[in-house]
Amino acid sequence: MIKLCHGCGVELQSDNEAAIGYVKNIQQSLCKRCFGIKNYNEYKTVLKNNEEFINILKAINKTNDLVLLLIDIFNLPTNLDIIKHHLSNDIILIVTKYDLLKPYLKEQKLKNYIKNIGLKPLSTLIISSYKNYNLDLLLETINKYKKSDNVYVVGNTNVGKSTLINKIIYNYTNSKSQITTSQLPSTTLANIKVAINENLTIIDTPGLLEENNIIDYIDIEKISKIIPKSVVKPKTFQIKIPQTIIIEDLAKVYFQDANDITMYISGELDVKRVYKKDEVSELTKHVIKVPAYHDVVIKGLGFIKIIKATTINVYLVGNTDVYIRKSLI
Ligand SMILES: Nc1nc2c(ncn2[C@@H]2O[C@H](COP(=O)(O)OP(=O)(O)OP(=O)(O)O)[C@@H](O)[C@H]2O)c(=O)[nH]1
Ligand SMILES: [Mg+2]
Repeated sequence: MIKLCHGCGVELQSDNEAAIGYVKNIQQSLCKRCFGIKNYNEYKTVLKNNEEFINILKAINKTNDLVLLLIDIFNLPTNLDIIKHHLSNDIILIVTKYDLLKPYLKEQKLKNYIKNIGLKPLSTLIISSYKNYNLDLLLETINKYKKSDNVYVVGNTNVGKSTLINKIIYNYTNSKSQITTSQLPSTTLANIKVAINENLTIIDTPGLLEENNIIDYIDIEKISKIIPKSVVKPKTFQIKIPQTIIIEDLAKVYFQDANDITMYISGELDVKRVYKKDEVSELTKHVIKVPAYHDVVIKGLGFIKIIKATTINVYLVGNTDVYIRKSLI
């Protein structure tokens, strides 16, 4: 009989220690990789490709099951083209990790902000799994709209799908079982079915990999530092003369004229400013034209709200993406 890892969903095997799903003893329920992540914070990268993700979407699309589509508050607006293309199921849209920006951003404002995302969800919810925020409402909403016993949880890697399901298991069942979660991409490797009650089975899925996220270009210790764990305190700067803002060895932003800016990045990162133009060869230069009241988003790192229209030079590690959007806050 095939046994699946309770942590990441892959088939367990005891033949090849270097391959995924390895267990010494086939009676164990957690593979070696999940055991390492859970007990020692040891993460082993597994290369995934998005074809697998698309095949999972196609399989979900053949059912009439409800889908919870999760997007990360720190990564708005998320590109949902692949999901929109392959999925026609009923959707509840869920913005995760609200705890990070809750003091500065009203729920209704956030809902309005994501209205034009190009989906017609049955309902939109803003949640925090860490703070148990709106999880009762989520369960009510699932029960209201589900057409069958199965409900899928879908979204990009790292949006917090498994963390949410763990909270649902903890809050609404007697089970002690927990899915493996981590700060790194591709933690969940295959679908994981979790029975919540007789009429509800929630199915976790592996996340869609995102390209050009800053975490692709930095080491594990740095990743731990850049991922905010609690509310992100804004850092405001008045720029009076040409200045460069430096975020460790990850990013530099050069302003050539006066402006007011507010940065929303992890509080564990050192930020300093220097009163000169700082040309850097090892980082990649981007020249960004910013309209008034827009955010400059550095994918995976955070965002900078800029008040006055300007053109800035942004220098970033690797091929990290940078883009502008209307101010979120
Ligand atoms: N601040 C905050 N962080 C969260 C929350 N939920 C999840 N996270 C963090 O987000 C990261 C990713 O969480 P996972 O649950 O593993 O994400 P996932 O969507 O299952 O990722 P994959 O399995 O790789 O697709 C972890 O570092 C979590 O601790 C939340 O409510 N608030
Ligand atoms: Mg997961």
